Amino acid sequence: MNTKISLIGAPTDIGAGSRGASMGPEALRVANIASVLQGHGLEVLDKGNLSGPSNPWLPPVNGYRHLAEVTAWNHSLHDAVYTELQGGRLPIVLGGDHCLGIGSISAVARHCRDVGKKLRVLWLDAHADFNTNTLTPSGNIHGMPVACLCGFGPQELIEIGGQVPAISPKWVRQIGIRSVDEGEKRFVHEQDLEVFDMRYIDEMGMRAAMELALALIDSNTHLHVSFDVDFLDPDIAPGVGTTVRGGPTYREAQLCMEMIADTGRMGSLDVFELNPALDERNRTAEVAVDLIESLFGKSTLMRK
Ligand code: NNH
Ligand code: MN
Ligand code: MN
Ligand code: MN
Repeated sequence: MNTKISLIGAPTDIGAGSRGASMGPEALRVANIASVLQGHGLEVLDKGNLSGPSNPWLPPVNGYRHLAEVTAWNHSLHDAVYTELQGGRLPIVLGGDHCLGIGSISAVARHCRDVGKKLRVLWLDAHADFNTNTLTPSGNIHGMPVACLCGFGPQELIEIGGQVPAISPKWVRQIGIRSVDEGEKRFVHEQDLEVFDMRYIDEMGMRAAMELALALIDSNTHLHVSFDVDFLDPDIAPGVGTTVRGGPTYREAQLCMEMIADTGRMGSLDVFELNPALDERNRTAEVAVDLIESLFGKSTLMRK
């Protein structure tokens, strides 16, 4: 795995339904993300925070809230992530809400085209984030990034990485899903997204889910992990805007991260939707950092 890490803060809640994810980057720094990773022998460069438009908190227009502002933030994130990948580094995006997955993953997809790598996207989330402006119940663009990346969305968001669509639904594996809107559900089936929902994890276990989600990854695969903190059960992660009960426990989440680490193929990571305004003494940020540590091989020693 690449040991040169770049932290990129994207302090905005522009695509979310509640305010506060804009404070996520600082909460992750306060939870010592940099020194924890340095403790594993990784070189960590904190690139600081991006800047962008403030949140005007307006109602949706044509089914989108804050489309212009979401576009500006995603352009700036795309450029930052792409620069780090070109420099041979592993970007960790500190969000920010999940609308930023558009900029981050479109940059990763572009990089994969440059270097001729296959891309696999692991989407760890309670939600499928596969809404469009006609399907969305809220207009919040953090419910739309997977659809936008697959080419279903407004021109300005689907073309950020240069090529439309940025990715194919075939490259995506979703884990932990337990809240999908009615129309969104139909669209997920129509596009044949591979979803390991909580029912699957209940019946088959996290190990079986992850074995399938990580199947066929080889030395020429770039693995991108998009970690929406609401993936986790609210008992261990209350600090998110949209809690959904019945998520992975601490141990299930650890196993998920450990199995990703074992592939040695993770080339980029997003940490989105952490909302310190809804947290309790930063404990959700601490759990997130703990799990990120496992993504970088926290428990590897014990298995050698
Ligand atoms: N599906 C809902 C919507 O589109 C909620 C999305 N919220 C998320 N997604 N946190 O991960 O409005
Ligand atoms: Mn641009
Ligand atoms: Mn999400
Ligand atoms: Mn979510």
